[in-house]
Amino acid sequence: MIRNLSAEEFLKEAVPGAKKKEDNQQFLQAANEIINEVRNHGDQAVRKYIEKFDGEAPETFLVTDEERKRAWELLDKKIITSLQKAAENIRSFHEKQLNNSRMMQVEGDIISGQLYRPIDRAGIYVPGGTACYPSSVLMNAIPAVLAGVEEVVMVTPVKNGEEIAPILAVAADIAGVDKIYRVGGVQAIAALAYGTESITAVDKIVGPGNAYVAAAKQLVYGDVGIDMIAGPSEVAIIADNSANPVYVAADLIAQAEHDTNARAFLISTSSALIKQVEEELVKQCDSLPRQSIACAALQQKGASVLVDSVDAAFVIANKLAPEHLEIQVNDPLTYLPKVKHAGSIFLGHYTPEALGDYYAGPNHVLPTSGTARFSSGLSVDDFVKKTTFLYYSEDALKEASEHVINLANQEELAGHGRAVAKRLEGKQ
Ligand code: HSO
Ligand code: ZN
Repeated sequence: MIRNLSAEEFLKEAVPGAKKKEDNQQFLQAANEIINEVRNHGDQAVRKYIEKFDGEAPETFLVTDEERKRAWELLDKKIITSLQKAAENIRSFHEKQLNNSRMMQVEGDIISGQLYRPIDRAGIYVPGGTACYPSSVLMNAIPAVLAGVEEVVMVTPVKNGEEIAPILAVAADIAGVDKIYRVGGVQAIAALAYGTESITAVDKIVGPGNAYVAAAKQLVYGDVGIDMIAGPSEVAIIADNSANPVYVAADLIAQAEHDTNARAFLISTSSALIKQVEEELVKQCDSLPRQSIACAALQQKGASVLVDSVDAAFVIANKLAPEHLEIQVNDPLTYLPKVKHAGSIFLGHYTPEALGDYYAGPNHVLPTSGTARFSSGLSVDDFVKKTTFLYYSEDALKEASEHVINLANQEELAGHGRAVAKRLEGKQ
């Protein structure tokens, strides 16, 4: 079901840079037009595009308190408990990411330091349709709330002006989302970036979306912040002969069922394991509700690679810089130092990625397509800015003056030198 590739073949196909970036001109062009319309005509344009893409537009975009309350009554109590438990874990993990403002250097009468300040307003995009994930509401909103963002708003599309899915409303409540708007697509990104009569602009937009939403985020970046442009989800599993083929196959399938472009890779020291996993994939796919998606992904994008040592497996994994890296070997913690680049790591035989996708605490919004080489998963840092500060006394400035003036002169910026010299004129 998955192809067995040599290390060279695998790296050529799967590693970033080996392939050309997907051409998204068509999406950028379409998104640009909608963004301009929303900038110029506000709510009226938002309404127009909702009617074009999602049927009837809702009377008001804002989800009322009554609708949010009703969602709690409509949702199964067991699901509410699961959401609450997951939220607790996510909250307690992300709480530990918080940093304090600090004095970094206090030397005589020189003080420097760094302030941590949250952004004022964050917007979370939540897709509709089959990729509507309440878990993503928790993963995006909880770090924002913890960071101290004043207002967290969420946008999500609905069909024909209907109410939003109760599970999304409840997840939003649990996570601490202040406002929910029933708007999706490019028009929602434009409204969040530039504001309309009924939607106040935000400072940063996070959350996944389709190719049009991704293009829109790319276009508004600079006017507002964005989290990342996410590619298809991916997992690489490093497994030795201690791994259980049933578990390995189950995790590859969990990845593959996301979408037909999802990438599921097995890097193993054991040819017997690769063979058993292959058999398991066929068996387990058989009863999978999203069989056709998973099969397509496994066949087209999936791959296994046989390596002659666990060290060699890590060399490949580091070149891949996968969104998720599973290490299904005995004593997995001892291998942690070998990981250079990965979005999130799942250690041992009993830590499936699914545990992290929903529940355990670390964020599931992670860098894809090799971008873990230079970026990180979503965290409270995404909602915080660092502002440095500095204090010098007159004496301290006197001490530094010669060097500042020397450097200013070298750059032929005499005004800079004078800004120092003027303060010291006539002083010993
Ligand atoms: N694996 C996805 C997250 C997710 N899985 C949401 C299930 N629901 C990207 O990390
Ligand atoms: Zn997942």
